[in-house]
Amino acid sequence: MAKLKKEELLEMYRKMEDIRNFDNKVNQLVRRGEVPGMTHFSVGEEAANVGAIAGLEKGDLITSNHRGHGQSIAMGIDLNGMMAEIMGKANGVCKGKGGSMHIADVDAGNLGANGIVGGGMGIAIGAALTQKMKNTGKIVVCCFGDGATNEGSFHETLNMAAIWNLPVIFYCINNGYGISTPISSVMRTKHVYERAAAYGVPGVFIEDGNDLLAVRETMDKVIKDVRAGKGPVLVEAISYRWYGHSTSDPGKYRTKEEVDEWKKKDPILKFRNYLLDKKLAKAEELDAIEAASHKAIDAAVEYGRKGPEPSPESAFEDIFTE
Ligand SMILES: Cc1ncc(C[n+]2csc(CCOP(=O)(O)OP(=O)(O)O)c2C)c(N)n1
Ligand SMILES: [Mg+2]
Repeated sequence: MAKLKKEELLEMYRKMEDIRNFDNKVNQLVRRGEVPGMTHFSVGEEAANVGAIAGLEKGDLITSNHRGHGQSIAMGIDLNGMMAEIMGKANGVCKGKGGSMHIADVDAGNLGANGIVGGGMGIAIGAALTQKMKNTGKIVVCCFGDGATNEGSFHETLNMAAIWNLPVIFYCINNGYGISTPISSVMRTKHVYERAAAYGVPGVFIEDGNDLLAVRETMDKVIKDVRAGKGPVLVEAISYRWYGHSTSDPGKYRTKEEVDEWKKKDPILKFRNYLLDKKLAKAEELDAIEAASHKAIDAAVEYGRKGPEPSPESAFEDIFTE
């Protein structure tokens, strides 16, 4: 990987901090009854999100799934608008009508989170076909979880992307579970990336998806190949969600020991220690980034609280295009 500048390293650190602090704050708001609907957190998967997206260019696109907060933040969404959206307020990025599971931010390249498992895949290859036909030089990253790789849409869209040689990366964050179902109990191959062979596309494995620079380095190479017109790639990054599947999950199917073991593999701490060991940043600089992140998120909560509820009439707006 080309040597990253200090600003780039710190920017990735900031985004990981924002993802963690944002979701921890949303968790508190859910408990206070300030968030309507269900919410899924990206805590624990910060490196897998930021490392995959940080190497994209302006104009590149992503699709996301129900666990999309990390990807939205990695793409550079405005935190105020995102928090207001999750709180169901009219000053949210989707005017309060999407909520946590349907955040889209087209200007920043995020074509949308999706409550339907596998639902982003058709959108991703459609967007990739557009890039190819219009010769834009831009690519699409289709983000999903291990559970989604048992959906028909995964197999259909991977096949279609392969035969049309589309500029799309199928990016799977394998956190070991689809709700309470261990992926090992519903898939006979050991790894998700092996499934690529069935469609004649490369499968790439990121064994430690909590290692930000490992994710970045691998994804930068894949991005380069896909942009060069070599066709789709399936990438699997291993990570873990620290919290329950959603805010309504007590998580009885995992042992405390398993969760604690993964907390020891904290992706943010890992990157922080790397920056300090290599003398690429000082502890005070990283502490300042963390403090600024908390401040920005507190401000986002205030922005959301001040926002009006969407009006009943707005339910009929933005449905059809002129
Ligand atoms: C088509 C469809 N089937 C089932 C569900 C219910 N559901 C929501 S999330 C989920 C598990 C998804 O697991 P995975 O893709 O691994 O993502 P993770 O939650 O682990 O990030 C399921 C079964 C759904 N939303 N859509
Ligand atoms: Mg999963």
